[in-house]
Amino acid sequence: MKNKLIPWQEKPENSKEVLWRYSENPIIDRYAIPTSNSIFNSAVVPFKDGYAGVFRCDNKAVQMNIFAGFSENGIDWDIEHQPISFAPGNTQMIDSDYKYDPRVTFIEDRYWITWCNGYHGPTIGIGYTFDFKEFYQCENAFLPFNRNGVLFPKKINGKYAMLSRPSDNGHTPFGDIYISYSPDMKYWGEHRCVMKVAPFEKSAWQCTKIGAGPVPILTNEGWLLFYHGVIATCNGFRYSIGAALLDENEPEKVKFRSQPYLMAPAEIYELTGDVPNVIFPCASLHSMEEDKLALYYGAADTVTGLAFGKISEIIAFTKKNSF
Ligand code: BMA
Repeated sequence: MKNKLIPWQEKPENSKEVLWRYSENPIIDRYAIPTSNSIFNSAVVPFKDGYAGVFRCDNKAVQMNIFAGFSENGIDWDIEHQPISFAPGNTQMIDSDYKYDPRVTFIEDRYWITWCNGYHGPTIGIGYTFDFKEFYQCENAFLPFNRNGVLFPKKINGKYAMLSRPSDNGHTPFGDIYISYSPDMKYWGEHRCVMKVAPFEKSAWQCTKIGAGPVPILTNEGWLLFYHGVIATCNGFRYSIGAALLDENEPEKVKFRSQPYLMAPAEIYELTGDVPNVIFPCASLHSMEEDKLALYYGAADTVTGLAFGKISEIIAFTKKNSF
């Protein structure tokens, strides 16, 4: 990103965390648009002089859909009141029973959006836009069931690359991260396993399922990937945030992976809500020159929060605490 100030707040003096929360969290209230029951697990990107985003707004019938939004500072958001309407992109088949958990990234000439698309159960939907006004939907990437489809922000060895997490049609009690490649954003193959859940006795917060979070960031230590890790407790799933470093040219190779989490549900808006004990990152903004990162995450499947970190500290933490 060039010459644009990303949202930022210095680390509190008494904090030893590598990721610290914005003091004014949550930044997006559950009722921020007239129809919404909850606004969370959403994605933002730099756009023109400010930022644009694709937001998961579940309505009061608890139907899941995605909405465009705009912001000057990345913190205060105007979210449209109508969901995104897609025209046919590389196919006429744009069926969609629901849309949720979007990610957005700019590749070459356009903004690509991936989301969890309802097509006989969840799978990975793909779309694109040039201007966040007109949107085009492409073929689903995979067969159902799949979730957490996350594109890399550039081609790798001449192909588009996407992380995903094959799943079931319910609240999947398993889940590992895979990578797939495509020459054209339509046909996906060369599926490889990237990362599996951790053994319970080694790192229990990520022992039930894991899934890619925001679009990976290219650093001088490889791709920095934030991911969510889940433990099944006696009261249900608990979602925390970890980090991994993947090889730049062969991202199926994991170089480092954090044994402790970087952030876990702890604040009241993360511990209570429609689904307690969930923090779920879907986007980040960063400035390499300033060594700053702003991480956007859904809190308790209800509201949207923001956390900050220094990229160098996150990398050092991940390398030092790898397993
Ligand atoms: C997953 C998805 C996410 C959600 C999480 C916790 O299966 O539905 O959108 O945040 O469960 O409920």
